[in-house]
Amino acid sequence: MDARIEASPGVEAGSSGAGALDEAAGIRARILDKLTYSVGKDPLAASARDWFVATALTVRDKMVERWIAGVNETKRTGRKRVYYLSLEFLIGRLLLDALTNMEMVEPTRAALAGLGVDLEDLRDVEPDAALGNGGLGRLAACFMESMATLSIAAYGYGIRYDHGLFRQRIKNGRQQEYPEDWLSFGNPWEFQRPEIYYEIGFGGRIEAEHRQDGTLKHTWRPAETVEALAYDTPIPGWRGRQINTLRLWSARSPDPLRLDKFNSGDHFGALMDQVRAESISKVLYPSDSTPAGEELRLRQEYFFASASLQDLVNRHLRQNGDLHSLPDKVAIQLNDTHPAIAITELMRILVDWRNLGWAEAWNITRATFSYTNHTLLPEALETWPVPLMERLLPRHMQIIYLINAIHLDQSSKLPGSTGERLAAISLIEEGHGRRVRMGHLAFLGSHKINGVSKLHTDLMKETVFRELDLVLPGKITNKTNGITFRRWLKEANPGLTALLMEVAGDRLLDDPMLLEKVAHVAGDASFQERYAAIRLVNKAALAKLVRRQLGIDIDPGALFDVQIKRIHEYKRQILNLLETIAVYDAIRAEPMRDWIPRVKIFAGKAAASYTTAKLTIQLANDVARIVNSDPTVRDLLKVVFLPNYNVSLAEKIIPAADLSEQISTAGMEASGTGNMKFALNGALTIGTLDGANVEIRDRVGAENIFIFGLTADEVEARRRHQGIDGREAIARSPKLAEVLEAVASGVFSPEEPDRYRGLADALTHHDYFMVTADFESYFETQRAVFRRWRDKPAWWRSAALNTANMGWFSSDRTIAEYAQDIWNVPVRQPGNG
Ligand code: 26V
Repeated sequence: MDARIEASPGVEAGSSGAGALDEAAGIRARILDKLTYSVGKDPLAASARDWFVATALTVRDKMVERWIAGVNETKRTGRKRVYYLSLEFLIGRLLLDALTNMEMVEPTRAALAGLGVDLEDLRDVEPDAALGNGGLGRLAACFMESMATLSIAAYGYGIRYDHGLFRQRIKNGRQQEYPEDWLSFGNPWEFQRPEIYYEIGFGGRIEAEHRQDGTLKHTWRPAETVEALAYDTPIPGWRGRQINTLRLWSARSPDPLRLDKFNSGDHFGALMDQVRAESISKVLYPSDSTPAGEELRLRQEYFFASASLQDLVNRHLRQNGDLHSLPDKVAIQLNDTHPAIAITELMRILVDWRNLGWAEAWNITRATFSYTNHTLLPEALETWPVPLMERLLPRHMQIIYLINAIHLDQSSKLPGSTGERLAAISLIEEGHGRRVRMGHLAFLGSHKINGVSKLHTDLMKETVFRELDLVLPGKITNKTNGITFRRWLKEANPGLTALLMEVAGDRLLDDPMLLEKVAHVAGDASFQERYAAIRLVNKAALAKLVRRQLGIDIDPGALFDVQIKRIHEYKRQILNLLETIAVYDAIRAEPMRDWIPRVKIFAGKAAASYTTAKLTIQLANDVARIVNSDPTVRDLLKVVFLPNYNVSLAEKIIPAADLSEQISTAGMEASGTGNMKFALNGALTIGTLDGANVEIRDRVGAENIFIFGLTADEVEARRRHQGIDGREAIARSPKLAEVLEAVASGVFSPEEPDRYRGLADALTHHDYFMVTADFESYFETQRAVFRRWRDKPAWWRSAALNTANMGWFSSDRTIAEYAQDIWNVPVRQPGNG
């Protein structure tokens, strides 16, 4: 790589010349200090993990001063704070992230090299903080980084799960789940705050007494109390000017040991309370498709919402004395409905604790909260059985009833009000048992509700929130998702970043719209050559990983066609597999045609209880086994399923991808963010007009993306008029018929021929996700991809134009929009003063 870029002071302050040597020497001394006095190890005896901890503590020290200064500054100026409430933060590793944003990568690399340690080895020993399922949790992590980058005084609130998302292993082609244990060697990034804890109540009864003014004062007497204990992790923004706090709550029992029981010989009974309390923060719920509907999940939601609200209300009261000014000083963003119970918790605090009148309290609440919706899938929308709510959170249930009564009363007076409409907008869903609609509660309790892509927001207005939008118009707004370029460009793909900076300048990560300059050189042969060379290096690295993990050889010269994401029917990994099989059949039929060597790469986890998703994983592995061992195929087609997909694996796969699969049934993927990561790194997208794919097409140009299939409107119309039977589509496609027959008859599962018969039957008769309807279009579009691949200048021009036009998808842009339109807080761009 170009030395001029590496040494450029704008990229990394002080990384050139004598200053850099001094800096490296200083860091080296501090790392040795940490290794000796904090880790307690001798350099000769130190493992990679020991060096990692020593290095992490060194960069953490660097952050602490500015962190504290920032907190004090916020206090002093009294500026508005943003609280991002999320049950998930899918952070991944932090070492390179912290070093990058503190502009310490190169001096630290040099310092470690002087100690005989390779920074790259240290990166790999850090466990992923996998406190999230997928897109929603990763978005929260990108947002935390961008909020710090834009100098917003933001706090993330969540749960410090002992165990994050399960570890996936593939055994005989099938997924097996194992507990994940990210804390087993300690966590050098966090600070426990023993003095910061709150009591969280559950169950019990309500006492009501008359106040002097005649109103009723309610006091909740919980039957059970759990403590929420704070752990803080510093989150540095780009260039480290602002460092924010991610505060995660851990559950514990107020009295860990019942000594009376212990002394009477009941040694296990003595620990019961502790086990029950601690179970709340024991493990992340591993489903992102169907709400578990279990008591433990509701306990998690309330536990974290209550702790966070108590904490932020305390902070506000310390500084401002009363809660009337809350909306001027505080914005609370609800990441999906998971924390929506916080709305009733704030009402309880205002009305029951602080004695505010109902109407006043409600105005404060609505002005403070806003809510982001991340899915329209009916099965993923949270509702809670009324009896469960009544038992676990009796006072909150009362508050919900009162909010609902007032809301229905006001709505019934509007013109056009019907019983049907009132039923649709009620907080209580009647039918199979009465349930509380958390999406509706979040809608009512917020001043703004946002979707995460333009299409998704439009659909919100047409479907789930149609009637509420009629009754309370103007609340719904769009905030198209984004990704942080520090992690997904600079850290994941340093080679490409250096090349792009040559063209767009050193301030690229301060102002991602500078990427547009790359468009001017997209057609240059010399630029394309370097762009392609960087990709090839990334692909060779991935090939090495595949070889190591799976023992499969893949050719870095082949087209890497990648689908990595949670396994879901609506994401249609099956469609991808059917096309893979169709090409496999075609290669065997005409082995001597000029096929394009291609590697199909899959990765992703299935919820443990999601049978069809797990069967999809098994099919991918079965197809891989058959295809990879078929001698007629030679190296023309390879299929790999990489186990245990997580953030760190994504960072390795995405920079090596040529083709990005974003093939959900139109109307079902709220946004997608993987689609943005791939396009930024120059993979071309094959995708439907779904989620943010639509906006990616608008920006990169229709010639530089491969769009296929039914649109959201067409899917809807087809389901309504033709139904979901796949037979007609299958009859019109002999290829598809042949592929389905092969799957159904056990070509890929000879040891159990009927393994996939049910799957093939379901596609034939109940194809809700339109796999059969979209197959031909998808297959033909894949051939268009092949044609572009043959025309290398055209391919690399498209790739470069993808990168060039992705600046808008920076999460800095997304967060600036939230700040302006929803939170009403100013932002400061990182490059400016
Ligand atoms: C739902 C549930 C249900 C209860 C059990 C645990 C659990 C965990 C997560 C979810 C949320 C599913 C919604 C979700 O992840 N949506 C994704 O959000 C991304 C960020 O906005 C977006 O890019 C994806 O398109 C969308 O599927």
